[in-house]
Amino acid sequence: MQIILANPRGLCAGVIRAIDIVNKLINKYKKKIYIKHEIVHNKFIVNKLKQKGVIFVEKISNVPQGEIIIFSAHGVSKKDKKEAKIKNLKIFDATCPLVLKIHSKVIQASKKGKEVILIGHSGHPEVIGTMGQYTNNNAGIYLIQTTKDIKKLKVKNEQNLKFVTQTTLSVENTNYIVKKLKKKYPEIKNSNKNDICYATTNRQKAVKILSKKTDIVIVIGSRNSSNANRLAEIVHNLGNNVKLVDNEKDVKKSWFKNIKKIGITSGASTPEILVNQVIKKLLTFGIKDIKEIYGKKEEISFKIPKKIDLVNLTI
Ligand code: 0CG
Ligand code: SF4
Repeated sequence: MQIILANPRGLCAGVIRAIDIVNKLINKYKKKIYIKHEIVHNKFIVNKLKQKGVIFVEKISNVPQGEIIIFSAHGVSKKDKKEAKIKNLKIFDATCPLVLKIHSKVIQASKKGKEVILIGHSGHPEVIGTMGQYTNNNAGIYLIQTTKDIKKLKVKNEQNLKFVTQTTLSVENTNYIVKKLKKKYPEIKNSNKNDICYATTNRQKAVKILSKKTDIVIVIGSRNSSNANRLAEIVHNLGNNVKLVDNEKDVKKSWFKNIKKIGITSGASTPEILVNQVIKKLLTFGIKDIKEIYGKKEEISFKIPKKIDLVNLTI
């Protein structure tokens, strides 16, 4: 048996930045820190931060007056920002800059009275945050998840429409939805094809190559991670065996009967230590050979605001 690793895989620039912000604040304030939602969708990271005393909340109302709050990498709605300000919380924003870019597109559209169609998954925090940037009651923002939703969709003015997407969707599926959307609304505008981020795109390309060279693919990532789920979905749709695991404890020897090549990849919120632990376990099954497929080199990194305690919030 041989292990083949996908490349790129694992942590993206937005996740690294978010975790850095949290750790810097823990070291600086040495007091209780609240985070709105899991900072990123990874059990290992969230548990590590819990051990350091971080408290994760789903509602701003659960944060006591005047305490420190960090917004997760997925972003929050204007309503949450406002509530945090009113409560006099000390606010830090770990929203990925690529998500913030989408927020500003929605804010601009809202100001101009343009209707917005958001392609994304209902209930995902990024979708809630992006929808929550739109404040124009005379126009509107609409969430669509599938091409079926396009059929049902009714807008007020077909000539003044814009679409945006969640950052961690399937590239292939989203392009298909966009195609159908443009068919119904030929006037719809967007500066680019979609808003799927570089990390999602690169990991999806890499897992496709990996899947074709292997008999099973292990995707390391948490159940609630959209981008990790998309990687598993791609492998499944290619007709290959796939397992989504949080860590090496989830890996079962019985999966590898008659298997020659095991592929490994990991989501944008999965630290490399978890990949190493899975490899370590696989080695105990008698695997001797490990190789890595080299893919697109990623050189993107996002700076942390220098004055980390001066996050300007425009509401
Ligand atoms: O992939 P999603 O958007 O669910 O988020 P995750 O935290 O897993 O990874 C990137 C970010 C933010
Ligand atoms: Fe940013 Fe993409 Fe990473 Fe999300 S997955 S944090 S959008 S770089």
